[in-house]
Amino acid sequence: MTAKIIDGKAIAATIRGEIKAEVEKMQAQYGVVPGLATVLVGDRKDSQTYVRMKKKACAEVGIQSFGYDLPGDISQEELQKIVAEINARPEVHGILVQLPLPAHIDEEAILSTISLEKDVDGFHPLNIGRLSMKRRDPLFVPCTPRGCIELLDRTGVEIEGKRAVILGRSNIVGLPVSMLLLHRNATITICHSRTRNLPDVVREADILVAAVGRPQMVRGDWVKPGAVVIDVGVNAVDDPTKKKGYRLVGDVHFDEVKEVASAITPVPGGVGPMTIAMLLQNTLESAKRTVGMA
Ligand code: NAP
Ligand code: L37
Repeated sequence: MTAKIIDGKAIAATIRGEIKAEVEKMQAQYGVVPGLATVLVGDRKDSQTYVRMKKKACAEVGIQSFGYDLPGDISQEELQKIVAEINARPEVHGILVQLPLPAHIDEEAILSTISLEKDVDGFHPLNIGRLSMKRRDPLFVPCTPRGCIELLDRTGVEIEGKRAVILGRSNIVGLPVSMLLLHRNATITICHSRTRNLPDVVREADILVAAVGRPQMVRGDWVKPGAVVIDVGVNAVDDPTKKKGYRLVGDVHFDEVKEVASAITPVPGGVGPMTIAMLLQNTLESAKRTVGMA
């Protein structure tokens, strides 16, 4: 069997189209356009790329973006002060602090400073807490996890009652995506670096979400025939045949696993574009709440 390729790039483009129409409606009815502030600290190349892509996507759908590019040696106090200033700007409906922050910064303190109503990344400790509890709706769901669920929904994959195995337990992907799958009534198993017999555990999955940051770790014989595979990993591996000298691969060995799975996301072109589409969606929803359109 050769798997259906879940085209995240195309699905994300459809979602951006839906968002653009909503933004135009808001502007016509309320004279307001959604605004997103992006906070980038330091000069990590990957973060710079992602923030640039996020700003470009904002422009495409008519969301205003406000870029804050800050030096890597900024102090905790200064960064907190800037976030507080952004909180107070009425034209900003969402604040994205691109992670990871430099090691000397207390990440939780920064994320806690973001106003709950503007926490479009969903990383405020209170939003994470609500996400983890039954029937306590968070104001925002983190973008990458929400993108994974959206891909499953828009592909017509049933979640309820399925065995979902999540590889990774990070705050930004593994843990929140596990909570979302649990709320959708999957039976979940969360794996990490101390999990024993990993291939055997992975083989139980009807739905596999891989978010470990290990290039092509999941092999074809780890996957149950017919499973649905969502590959969150974005890893650069050396490739002298490419102009840039590298190429991007997922945490899943795509060529092997596509012969076993029933559906699989590619890297690039899978979860990545959805992460950005969900950020736009969260920003739109925040602006809708502000004007009373939600
Ligand atoms: P992370 O914070 O480094 O977490 C990795 C997780 O994987 C940890 O829970 C770790 O276990 C586990 N792990 C690492 N090696 C393992 C192994 N050999 N066996 C089993 N588990 C292992 O990474 P992250 O931020 O979640 O990101 C994961 C991947 O997703 C990266 O490739 C990243 O670039 C990508 N990503 C993509 C998007 C997107 O939009 N597509 C967004 C965010 C991240 P321990 O907890 O035991 O250490
Ligand atoms: N919301 N996302 C949010 N907040 C953060 O703090 N770190 C972080 C975060 N992560 C993030 O933005 N990741 C991410 C990863 C991949 C893409 C976008 C965002 C993406 O679009 N990837 C493309 C390939 C991009 C490239 O060519 O470099 C893809 O198709 O996978």
